[in-house]
Order: sequence, then structure tokens, then C-alpha cells
Amino acid sequence: MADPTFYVTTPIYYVNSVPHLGSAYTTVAADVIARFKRMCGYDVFFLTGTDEHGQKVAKAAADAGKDPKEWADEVVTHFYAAWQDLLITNDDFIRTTDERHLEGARSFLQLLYDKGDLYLGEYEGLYCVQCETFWLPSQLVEESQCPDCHRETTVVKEENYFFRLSQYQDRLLEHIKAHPDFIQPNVRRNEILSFIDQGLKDQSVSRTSLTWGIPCPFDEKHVMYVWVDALLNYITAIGYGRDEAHFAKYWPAQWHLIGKDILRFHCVIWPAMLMAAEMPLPERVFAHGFLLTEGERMSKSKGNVVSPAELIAKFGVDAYRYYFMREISFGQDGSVSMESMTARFNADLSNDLGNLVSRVIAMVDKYVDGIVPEPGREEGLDTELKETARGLFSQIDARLGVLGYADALSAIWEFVAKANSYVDRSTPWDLAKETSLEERLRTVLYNCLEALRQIAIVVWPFMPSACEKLWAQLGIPEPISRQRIPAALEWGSMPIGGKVTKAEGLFPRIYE
Ligand code: ME8
Repeated sequence: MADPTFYVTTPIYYVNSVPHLGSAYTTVAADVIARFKRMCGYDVFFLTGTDEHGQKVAKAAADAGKDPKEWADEVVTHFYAAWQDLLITNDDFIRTTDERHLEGARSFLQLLYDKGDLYLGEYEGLYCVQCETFWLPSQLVEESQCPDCHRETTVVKEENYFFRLSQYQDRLLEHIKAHPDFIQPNVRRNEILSFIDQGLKDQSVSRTSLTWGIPCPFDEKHVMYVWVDALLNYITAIGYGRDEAHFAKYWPAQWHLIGKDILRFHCVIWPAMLMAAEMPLPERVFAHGFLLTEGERMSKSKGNVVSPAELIAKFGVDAYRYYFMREISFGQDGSVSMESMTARFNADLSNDLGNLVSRVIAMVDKYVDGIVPEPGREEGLDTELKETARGLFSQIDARLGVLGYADALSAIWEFVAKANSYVDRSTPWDLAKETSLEERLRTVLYNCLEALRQIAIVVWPFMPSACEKLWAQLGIPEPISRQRIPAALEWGSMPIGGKVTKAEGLFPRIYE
């Protein structure tokens, strides 16, 4: 039987500027779940990409004196590089200027038009260029400013095509109520429920005020509103209108991962568009919180952005990925700083995990010539360690099932602590002094290695390169990425007689 499929997406990022900690945050989170699900035997499709049309990008290009496509071609290379640096394993990268996207998006819009879900109307509204959003007067701050970026809005009046969003109000409410998992976390679900309860207005889906966009197939004077264009990436990338078999294999997505700033687009407009096209809705949308630096939302428009590359240079890619997944509860806002990153690094990585690895490997090297020993009779301490390991998979699986990254890591670190205390309590250094205790020494060292093997597997989705190094030290020939869980977590799978190799510390302490 074919493996079950698992389709996970990130937002497609605007190419008005280069990747920053915020875009990296969503992308790393998606990568962790993609790697974990692959390990669980799923046929994963992990999509990310760039949003290249619309006023915001056209403006950034114009400011740089470039043609928008030329500008996008340049900026997108920074996304490719950043995702490579962060060891992101996306299966595809969609650009909204790709031919495949243009075609798919146009046929989707034509379908809505043919079904009578679009009509020509006149729009007058307060528009924020930066955020590509029309606002109601009641939503503005300081009378005329955009509530998101605090820039001045302008009155825009133009002929637009409208999507009959209002007609989907009841069906949307029904769907959200019938599928409690559809919008997560719960606070976002409630936010959307009350937003829909206030009544939905039809949604403008085209523009005549700019040309940098996809022409509407039924009226080429209009280009698609950038958000409609962008949302369609989730289906055009996997073959909508082009490769129906591939499309049917992966759609609907299991997860759309987004930031809470783009909740309404994903939980109101997008599902209604899909309903209009009579297509299944994504199974779940998760809106995470904002990363804050010194208490403020980090954003390109505020200019308080730290680059992922700076942090990777200082802490390494593994610690980078670990920190964001461990420090902030996914779904909530969270402050990030050099100080807390250094503290996490030294406590969790250098002390807890790094020391466990280096002392176990050093003892195996010293006491049994680096050869994985055959364990003897099991004692109480061993059973305790083994039992803790036994519960690990189901805990991680349950926590990652709701994108509880920090919770999954804390369960893993409880096991790391357990393994450290196993070493302390079983005192191999004393056992090594007595030849009569040789069997006990072998058992203890074997269990320590087995614990490291299991840790390497479950930590790998979070810290792939460190775990690959640890795996190499353990001398297991089959690659770590090929391990299938839960089977590979069967206690006692560490191959006896293999050669363990000492290496440099995985996480040398950082002194500030
Ligand atoms: O909105 N903290 O693109 P975008 C956490 N193109 N995450 C953040 C963040 C912060 N301070 N700032 C940004 C767009 N993000 C559209 C999306 S999808 C069909 C179209 C993350 O480049 C977060 O995931 O502005 C947010 O949703 C995304 O970057 C927005 O990126």
C-alpha cells in the first residue's frame, strides 16, 4: 500500500525584502514537522515559496530602479540561500511568477467567474499600500493610519471584480464549528468565529490601478488582487489544472502554517474560494505568534530585523533551529534575544546534551576500546531508563500532532536528563575499576549508547546536522534520515560490535 501523504505549507513570502527571523521561524517549524513525518513513513510534500506580485513588490522594485521581475529574480536567490543555510528540506519552491502558477491561478479564477461567483463593482476604500489591505474607517488608528504598519492609508476608488464572499458566511461558520481542529490555536479560531459573526462583505479580487499581477482571464484590464493570486499557490504548486493526479494525491493540505497577521486571508477568504470551486478545504491552519525583539514585533517595515545569517554564524544552524522551537510556545508571541539564546545554548545543548554525548563516547572509548559492548543482565536502573524511552515516541507524536514543538522538546530533554542521571547513578567509572563488574559495565555502556541513539533519532527533525554528527560518532552504517519511527525506537537496536568514534564536542560552550 502507498504511504499516507502529508502536505504542509508555509506562507509564500513577499520579495520586497530578504528573509528575516520571522519568515525563517515559520519555515523552520514546517521543516521540523516535514522531517518528523517523513521519519514516521509519510509521503511528505513540503512547500514554500515567494509572493512576487502586487503593489508592495512593484514599489520595492521601483524604489530600487528595477523592473519587478528582475527585482524578484534577485531577491528570490536570498530565500534559496537562507533555506539552504537553515537545512530546509522543502520538496518544491513556488514563485507566483512561475508559468505553472499563472496558468493555474487563471483557470481557477475563470472557474469562479463561470460559476457566477464574481461580479464587476465599484470599490472605494482606505487602502494601505504596504500591507495590500483595504481597511474600514473604524479599523484605522490615529484616524487615517493602517492598524498593522501605522502608515497613512489612501482613498482608492476603482472598478473591481468582487467575489461573493458574503454568500459563504453560513457555510464557513458551519465548517469551522464542525471541525474544531480547522483553525488553531483556539484563540485564533474564536477570533475568526467572531469576525464572521459580524457579517462578511464581498471581497474585491482584482485591481486596475496596477499592472504588476496576473491578468484576469475574463477581463485582461484587471490583474488579480495579490492575495487571491498568493493563496492559489497552495494548489497550483501541486498541479492544479496541470497534473491532476499529483494534485489529487496531496490535496487537501494537512497543515497551512502561517503567522497570525494573515489569519483572515487563510481562514475566511481562502476556504470560501475553495468552497466556491467545490474543492476540499485544507485540514488545518495554524497561526503562530510574533517574534518580538525588545518587546516590539519584528518586521521589515519597522526596520528592527535581525538576519538569520548573523545568528547562524554565532550559534550554528542546529542551535538556531532548536532555540526558536524550544523558547517560544508555537501560537504565542515570544521575545527573542542574544542573551536568552546564549543561555539556552549553554544549558540545554552544551551542558545537557553535549556533555552526555561526550562523556558516554569517552567512556566507551576508554573502557571498551570504542566497541559497542554486548549488554548483560538488566537491573532496575536499566529498566527505568528503558521505560522512559518507551513512552517517548507517543509523547512526541502527540505534541507535534498539534505543533507543540516546545512541549515535544521538553519531553525529549526529560529523557536527556534521565540519561544523564543514569550515567551518574550507574557510575561506570567505578565499575571499570573491578574486573568482576565487567558485565555490569558493558550493560551500562550499552544502555548509554542506546539512549544516545534514540536521542539522535528524535532530535534529528529539530537539529539535523548535529544529530548526523552524533550518528557518525555512534558508527551506525544506515543513515539517520532513513530511520523509521516508531520501529527504530525499539530498545536494544544499537548494533553490538560497532565502532564508536570520539569527536569534537557538538556544542562547545559560548562565553559572552
Ligand atoms: O504576508 N514573527 O508575506 P510576508 C513571526 N506574502 N513571524 C513573522 C514575523 C514576526 N515578527 N514577521 C513575519 C505575506 N513573519 C504574504 C503571505 S501566503 C499565501 C502570502 C512570518 O513576507 C509569518 O509567517 O509578509 C507571516 O505570516 C509571514 O512571515 C508573512 O510574510
